[in-house]
Amino acid sequence: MPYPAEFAERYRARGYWRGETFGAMLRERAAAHPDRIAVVDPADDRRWTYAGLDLRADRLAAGLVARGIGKGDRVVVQLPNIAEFFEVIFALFRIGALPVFALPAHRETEIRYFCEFTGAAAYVVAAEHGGYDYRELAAKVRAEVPTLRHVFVAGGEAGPFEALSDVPDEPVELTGPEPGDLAFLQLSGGSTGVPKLIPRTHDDYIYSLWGSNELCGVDQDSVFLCALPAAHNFPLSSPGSLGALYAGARVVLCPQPSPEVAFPLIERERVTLTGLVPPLALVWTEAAATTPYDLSSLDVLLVGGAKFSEEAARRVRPALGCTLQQVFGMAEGLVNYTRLDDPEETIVSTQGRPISPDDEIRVVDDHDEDVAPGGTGHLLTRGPYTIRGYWRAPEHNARSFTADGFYRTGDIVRLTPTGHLVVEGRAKDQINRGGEKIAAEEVENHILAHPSVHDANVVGEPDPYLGERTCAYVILRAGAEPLKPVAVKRFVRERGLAAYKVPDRVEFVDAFPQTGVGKVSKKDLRAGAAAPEPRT
Ligand code: OOB
Repeated sequence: MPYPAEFAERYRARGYWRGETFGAMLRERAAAHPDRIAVVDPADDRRWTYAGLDLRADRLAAGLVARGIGKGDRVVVQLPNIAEFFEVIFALFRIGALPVFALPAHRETEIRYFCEFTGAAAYVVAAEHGGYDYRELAAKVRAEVPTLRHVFVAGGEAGPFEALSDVPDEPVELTGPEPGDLAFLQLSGGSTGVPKLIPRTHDDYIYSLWGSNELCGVDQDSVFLCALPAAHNFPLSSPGSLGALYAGARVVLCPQPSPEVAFPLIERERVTLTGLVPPLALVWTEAAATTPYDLSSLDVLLVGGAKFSEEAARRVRPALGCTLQQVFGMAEGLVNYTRLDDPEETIVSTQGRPISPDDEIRVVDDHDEDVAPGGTGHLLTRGPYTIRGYWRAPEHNARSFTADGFYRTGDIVRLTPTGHLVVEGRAKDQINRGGEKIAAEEVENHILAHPSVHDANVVGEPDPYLGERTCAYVILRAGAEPLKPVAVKRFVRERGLAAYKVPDRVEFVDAFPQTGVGKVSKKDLRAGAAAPEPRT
């Protein structure tokens, strides 16, 4: 679903789309300041300069091309926060092959789907991470997906696959992609049975980077700590690692986001900004009170991915001595930020306003009619870095986009007189578990595959730390062996699903509350109206 020509023209004419590609961007930065540090990987104290990263990307691209990876090919990339992540994605950008950004938490079900649906030619994993062996996962997926010709393993023994470190070769001439071409496929949080893939172009994504940099004060002296999983849209682009690289700044990879790991890195690397989901922001503000580490270099803490409560937001500046910047974004495009010079009241009580003057925002009722100014309704958006459709999903697109190209975000918002958005709720059938998105239908389908289960509904319920956690309400088949909640959780996990999707709580009920027309009322389920008495 390309941008209609008249919009593309406008976005170019107004200077949002600069006609750059990621490959060329890195080349320019490397020429401008070859010896500046681009990426720091504390695991083995690797420090790659811009020239170093540029050369690595060229060499890896050459090796990948020699192995038959070409323009437009899809490559599923599932890497933790290690330096190779950037080597791989910039090599793919140079070729014009499309990274498909999987998360380290994904397991067989998700990865198989990404590989199958995209017809991926290759899959890149780390040997091991967080006690999990990705080579075993790769072996299963490779056996099931015929298009998958290569698995490349970063760090550690490659086992039956090829080590990523064996791939690089003498750089070759590449024609590479055009600025308007797709750069990668990002994952949607989703509200349907399987995740949707989000096609982003070089032009549109690069605009979101420099637009973010301007609003977050990122320049070449900034040091960005990548604490969340590097491939997620928030730490990647808001302003994220790619924003930092665009600015010629430094990215410090944080292997995991706990204060024990992150705080020493902030002190040592003089980190100036980072992004966190609300539960982590809570942990950090508490830990900061007693930490022996010097966090004074930190200027900006971005918090987003899920609603940050006003009460928690108020604690950030006193605890961490930095400016809070709320971010309300989505991998589909639109990103809102509170401005660094907004009044404190605005910073703590809103989720910001759009990056671009050409981000079009509509707040509508259930019939797509605009609500009165200041009223609460569904957020629709269209703009210079918001997609016009998911990748290869025409039926879904007809529902998720209006006829004139607005994306239906599924978020319920209200606009303040200053144009700031306040997120009031969600209309999509999704649970936001501390920033990790779970499509209820996807988990329901897995529970329904259990032979003893007659019906299942998954909803979010309030959690003081995560904001929301998942509860699965399950009706057993008549005469079925009674099940324990833990058996349902294990069943879901063993179907090869990311751990964050396993229901936090399972409750057995005899019936679901219904709406007037006899549909299951998730609203009532959420309100705890799962009637009648649970079975023992
Ligand atoms: C970010 O991206 P996704 O694609 O994982 O999730 C998008 C959804 C939004 O539609 C909204 O439902 C929720 O996550 N969300 C927030 C929020 N930020 C995201 N809900 C309330 N308050 C917020 N501040 O989550 C994402 C992408 C780029 C930057 C930041 C977050």
